[in-house]
This record gives sequence, C-alpha cells and structure tokens, in this order.
Amino acid sequence: MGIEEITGRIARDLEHLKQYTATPGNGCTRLPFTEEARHAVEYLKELMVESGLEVTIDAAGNVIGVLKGEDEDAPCVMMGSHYDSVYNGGDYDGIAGVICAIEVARLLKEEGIKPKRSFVAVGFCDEEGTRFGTGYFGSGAMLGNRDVEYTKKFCDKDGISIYEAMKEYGLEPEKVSEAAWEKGKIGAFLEAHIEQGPVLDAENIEIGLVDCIVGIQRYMVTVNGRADHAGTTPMDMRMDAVDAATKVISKIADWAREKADGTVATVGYINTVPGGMNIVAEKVEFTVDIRSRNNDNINDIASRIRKALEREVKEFGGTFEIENKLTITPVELSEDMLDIMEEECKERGYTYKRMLSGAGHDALEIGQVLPTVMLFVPSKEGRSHCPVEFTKYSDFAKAAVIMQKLAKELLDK
Ligand code: HGY
Ligand code: MN
Ligand code: MN
Repeated sequence: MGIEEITGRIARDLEHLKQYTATPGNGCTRLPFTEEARHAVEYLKELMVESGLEVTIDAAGNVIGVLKGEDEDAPCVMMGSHYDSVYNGGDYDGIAGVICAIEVARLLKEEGIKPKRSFVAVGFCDEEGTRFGTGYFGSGAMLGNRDVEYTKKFCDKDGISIYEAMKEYGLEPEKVSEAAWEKGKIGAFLEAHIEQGPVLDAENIEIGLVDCIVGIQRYMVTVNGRADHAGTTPMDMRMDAVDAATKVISKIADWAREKADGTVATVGYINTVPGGMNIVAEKVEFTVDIRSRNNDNINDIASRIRKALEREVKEFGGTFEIENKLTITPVELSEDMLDIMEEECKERGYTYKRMLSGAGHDALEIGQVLPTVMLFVPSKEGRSHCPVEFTKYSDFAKAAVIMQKLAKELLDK
C-alpha cells in the first residue's frame, strides 16, 4: 500500500469523524459519555471490524480492537490515543492517533503478517478531562487506576458525576474496575499524536520522536468571601473573594517563568459567584494546570499557590479550598523503541528530531508503568485545542508507516 493510498484512507476516516461534534462550525467538542462520543465510537468500531479486528467496548468506554497473535497469552503491542476532545477543539487531537493505530492494523493485515503476539488498537475515553476536570480516565481504568469511588468524586459543570454520566450513556460504573488489564498483558504502548506546539512546523521537521512527557498537576481552587452591595460597602469592610483570588492568580504565570526551563502554569477557568457587576463576589473558583519536566518545579509552584492563598485569604477573614484533580509525574519514554523509529525515518528519508511533549497524553499515564513511546507530527503554526488546529493527512500516513515498522519489530520478539 503506497503512502498516497494510506493518506487517502486516513483522510476519509478523519473527515468522516469531524461531524461528531456538539459545536458544528466551531471546532470539535466531543466530551466523554455524550452522543458525539457514541457516534465516534460506533464509527471506530466499524473500522476495526472492517480491518479484521475483534472489537470490544470495555467497562470504561474504551473501544478496543485485537489482531490476534499466535500466542494470545504473550504481552500484546498496544497502539492508540483518545477519541474525546476539549471544548471547541481541533479535528486531530487524539482521534488522529486512534486512526493511525487502526491504519497500522490494516497494514499488518494487508501484508498478511501473522504476529507472534497480538496487536491491539485502542480509542481511549476521556483523556482530556475537559468535562470533569480530571484526565486519563480510559487509560487509567485500563491500568486499574480508576474505581467506582473515583467516578462518584468528580462532577461536570452541571453537577453530573462521572458515575451518573456513565449510567446515562449506558455503561455500568460499578463495573469500571473490570476495564483493568491483568498485569503483564500489555508489553508496550505506542501513541501517534499531533505535536500541538510550534517546534516541528517552525523547523520544517516531519517527525517528532518524543523522549519525555512533562508531569502535570491540576487543581480547582475555591476562595470564599461574602456577597455585599458594590456601592455601599466600604472597601475596608469587604470580604471580596475576587480581590484575594486575583492577587494569587496574577503571580502564578511569573512563578512558572522564573523556572526558565519550559515549566508552564495556566489558569484556564475563572468563575465568580453570584457574578453580578454590582455585587461584591461571594466566591471565586479557578483552575490551575502546572506542567514541567522537573517534578520539583511543579511541587514548588503548587506550594507557593497554597502559601499565597493562606496569606491573601486569611487577610480578609475568608476561607479557601484546593481540590486536587490530577497529579502525574513526568515520564521518560523508551529509548529502544525511539531508536527503531529513528532508523525507519532514516530509511525513508524523513526528517526527525527527539523532543519533549509539553502536552499530557494517554502515553503519560501508561508510561508510568509500561514501555511506551510517542511519535509527533507537525501542527500548523503550533496551534491546537482550537478550531484552527491543522495537520496534513500525509503526515499521519508517515506516522503510520514508521509506527508499523516499530510494531512489526515488537510483534516478532
Ligand atoms: O492537556 C493536555 O495536555 C492534553 O491535550 N490532554
Ligand atoms: Mn488535547
Ligand atoms: Mn491529545
């Protein structure tokens, strides 16, 4: 199968999947346990069946296709990414990696490869954590890191818990632990993904060989003050939650800059309650997302936020809560697998570079415990998590052929 036909197949599939969004005309919004997710899963299932895979939907909502190997008990080679998206995101983040995994399965099948061990293509549910503020739900469940208690702990902005959303979707959250694979059953995990940053595009490089993924900590902070009349309440009698919260928020980005090593910190969501322009805010909620290759930096910024809150909030007699939504440490990826992909890039004459991932991925969760590798393809002008996200379909075809080579080597070991 030539690179043009592979490009055509990938284009067909990703073009088809674009329709499964809750915000047509304004990017991809495909949140977990929604009708958009259901349609996407149905299509992925169809593709997997067409490719000769044995398909299941597991207890967490992951869609899994198996190309059986001679020895079904041998640890499998797994490849995939996530089928969910952020709000008004792009058409390639996650889903393109699922299609690349299915493309590798198609290529293996078409070449009549009889692998010693099984090849498993997977579409993970809720990698982004956009709906519930968490992350890596599907891949975490596959590793046995998600249980029914977890599903009751986190709610979306309408107060619907993961548990309720799963039930409404037709899953049984009581059984989410059944999504866990037995230890030793997964031998390696491969993920193809768009870079979501500017490096490859700016340097005109075709393939990113990811050697490390940053660690991430995510928090929801709530500052509690007191609602008062905005006109009649003297400044020294207020318990203004916005005043205290913004004194902390305004420092967070500088604390990341000071590290001067690529550490980043983002306040992506701020909400005031009750939210009237002539009411002193009773409450402010805001999120914090801190990332670094150096875990000490993440811990340092998290502790500076806590100390600043203690100082500013106690000052006016208010209170605050910090809810930890996600804590995951940086992960170094498999040099052996990177070397195999590097050789194939040389063989095919593709330009490449080793690089860090500033975005988290299912590979970040899985790489904590299993040999894992990622391959990036360029994002136009580095834009992602927005409707203008763009990557050429021929780039995904290059990713598929490089990773097929890696898969074949691993499947034969
Ligand atoms: O947030 C991230 O890094 C990824 O897109 N889930
Ligand atoms: Mn994303
Ligand atoms: Mn992603």
